[in-house]
Amino acid sequence: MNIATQNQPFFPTTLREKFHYIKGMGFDGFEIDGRLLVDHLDEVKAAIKATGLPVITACGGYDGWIGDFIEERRLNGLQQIARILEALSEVGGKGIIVPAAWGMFTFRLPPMTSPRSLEGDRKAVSASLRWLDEVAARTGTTVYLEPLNRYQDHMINTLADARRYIDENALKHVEIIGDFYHMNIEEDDIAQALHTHRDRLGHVHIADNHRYQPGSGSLDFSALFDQLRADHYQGYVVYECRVRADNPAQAYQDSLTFLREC
Ligand code: LER
Ligand code: MN
Repeated sequence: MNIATQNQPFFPTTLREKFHYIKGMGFDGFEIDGRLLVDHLDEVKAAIKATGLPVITACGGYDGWIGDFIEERRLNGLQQIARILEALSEVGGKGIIVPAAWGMFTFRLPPMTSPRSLEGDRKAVSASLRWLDEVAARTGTTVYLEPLNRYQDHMINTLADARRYIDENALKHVEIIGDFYHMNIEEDDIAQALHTHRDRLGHVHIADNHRYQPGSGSLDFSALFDQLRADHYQGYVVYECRVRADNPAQAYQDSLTFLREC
């Protein structure tokens, strides 16, 4: 399995040292913050060259969601995502992870009434994805659409929700990213959902059931990795988790060792 990681607070801060450290831990790639990539493009290129560690994808680092309630912010987000996709194409990255929105609204907490209709949500997210589909085509990249759990977003919660956007809009450069943490909350059966949507699944985020490091909770990573392998999944699985341990660096390393045996 190709295993990559996002940044962690205990990683070194300079880019060159960060890339060395991640490579030294045994990861196959880095999922970078979009703003860090755009603002330090030359430095990122130099770090890739010096270490051989590839930048796989970008996540975050833009202002305004593709499903933002505020149109000005939605359009601003699109411009910034386009810039990140251009930068990714310069470093050989595959694409960017985008949820419909993160932390903007949830039906599960007060006020529980959305300022926009569900139809309005669909129009906004579809318009954004159709626009980004063209940017992705032009830059040779992919937009990975991420379902989040119901407490973080109200628009796309399951892999099936994401698939509907892709199919209904006939998007050619948008794929699904499955995040085990969100899937554990929203899907009836994580392995079954991975299997059902295997033809659209391009990326995976991993954490254990409580969003701490893989291996520290109750998810069955062996079974889930077996499912991905059985479905000939060719993408990356990327650590997106907090670390709960007295020695976070050692716990992270132990977690990766554990996953390599799954
Ligand atoms: C947020 O919970 C998350 O999973 C990120 O990947 C947002 O894109
Ligand atoms: Mn995620």
